[in-house]
This record gives sequence, structure tokens and C-alpha cells, in this order.
Amino acid sequence: MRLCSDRYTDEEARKKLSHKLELRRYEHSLGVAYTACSLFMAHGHDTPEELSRAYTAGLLHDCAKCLTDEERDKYIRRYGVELSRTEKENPYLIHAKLGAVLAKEKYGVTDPEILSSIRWHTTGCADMTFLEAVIFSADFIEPNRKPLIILPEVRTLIYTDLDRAVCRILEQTIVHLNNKGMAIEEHTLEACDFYKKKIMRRRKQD
Ligand code: DGI
Ligand code: FE
Ligand code: FE
Repeated sequence: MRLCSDRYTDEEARKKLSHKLELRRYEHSLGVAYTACSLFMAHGHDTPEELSRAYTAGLLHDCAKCLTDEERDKYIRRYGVELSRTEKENPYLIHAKLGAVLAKEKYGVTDPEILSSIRWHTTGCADMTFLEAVIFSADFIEPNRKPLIILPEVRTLIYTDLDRAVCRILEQTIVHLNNKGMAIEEHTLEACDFYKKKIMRRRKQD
């Protein structure tokens, strides 16, 4: 599969990524890359160019996941990454924003939509593009994910109704975070609200 990068072939990028990530995280990244491709194919976007974009975004979405605290802070300073309060309180969230920066700086990806798909893959956001929604949801359903009660339902739904699948994932994430008493990013709440309304609007039109 061709990689959307000015600097690396797909093989070179996989090699580099496999040295940066733990093995399980690397396998998860391959899982997201191929799941994103399968969603593209199922939704009628199966040209080699489109599949390369899905593959590149999926492969690199967690490229900033396995940094040490020192490395993470160094990159935040070097690239002037601004953090929200929730990100400061929950530093594991930072890998999404930082991943978009590193995909560009370290892997030579310039396609803005691939970078924004990486940026939004953890929280989601309102009115995602097709690629953004695919990476957000492929991350949740890829084959290596530990079984959650809603997984079978979402894995079926996602191939026919991406909006509803995105909405179910967001609802589930918010319930999970509320149960654990964790802070929720505004983007996560806005995304859930947006998709609930979009689905209601669609129902009225049918
Ligand atoms: O990096 P991955 O493990 O593949 O997956 P991810 O980047 O989607 O991260 C998943 C975690 O992020 C999951 O435990 C839920 C959490 N999360 C998503 N939205 C929010 C959030 N955590 C907080 N605190 N606030 C959010 O809005
Ligand atoms: Fe992630
Ligand atoms: Fe992930």
C-alpha cells in the first residue's frame, strides 16, 4: 500500500513505527490501518489513492503513544503544542494532538485531512469528515480490541451507518468516563451532541 508521505515508503514507515511503539500498540496500529481500509471499501471509496489515505492515517494514528514523559514534554515545547485543562490532567490524551504533529514532522505526512484524523481520533469532534470518522471508529472496532459489550453491535452497524456507529461509540465513551469520574473534553461532548442531532434530523426526513 502506498504511504502518503514525502519522506518514507510504507515499508520504511512501518519499520520506523515498530521501533517507536510497543509490539501490541504496533499491531493495533496495523489493525486500525486495515480496518480503516475495509470501511473505505464498504462505503464505496476504494480507489488506490483513497485507500492509501485510510491506511496512512490508521497506521500513524497512535505514533505518539509510547513516548516517555520527557520525550513528550520535549516535543510539546519544541512544536509549541497548546494543551487543554483536561489534557494537562490526563496526559494520555495528548498523543492525539502530538501524533498529528509527529506524523508531519517525523513521517513526512502533509495531507491536512490525514493529520486532522490523527488529531481527532481519541475524542472525535462535531461534523467529522469521512476519513476522520473512519479513523475514530476503526480505532474502536479493530480486531485486537478487548471485547466490550457494545462491540458486536457497533462492528455490524459501522458498515451500513457510520454516523450511528460514531454516535454509539461516543455515548459509550461518555458513560464509561462518567462512571470512572474522569474529566470529559468539550470536543467529546460536542461530537456526541452533533451526531445525536444529525441522526434525529435524518429520522425526520425519512
Ligand atoms: O490510543 P488508543 O488506546 O488506541 O485509543 P484512544 O486514543 O481512542 O484513547 C481511548 C481512551 O481515551 C479511552 O480510555 C477513553 C479516553 N477518552 C476519550 N475521550 C475522552 C477520553 N478521556 C478523557 N479523560 N476525556 C475525554 O474526553
Ligand atoms: Fe489513540
Ligand atoms: Fe489507537
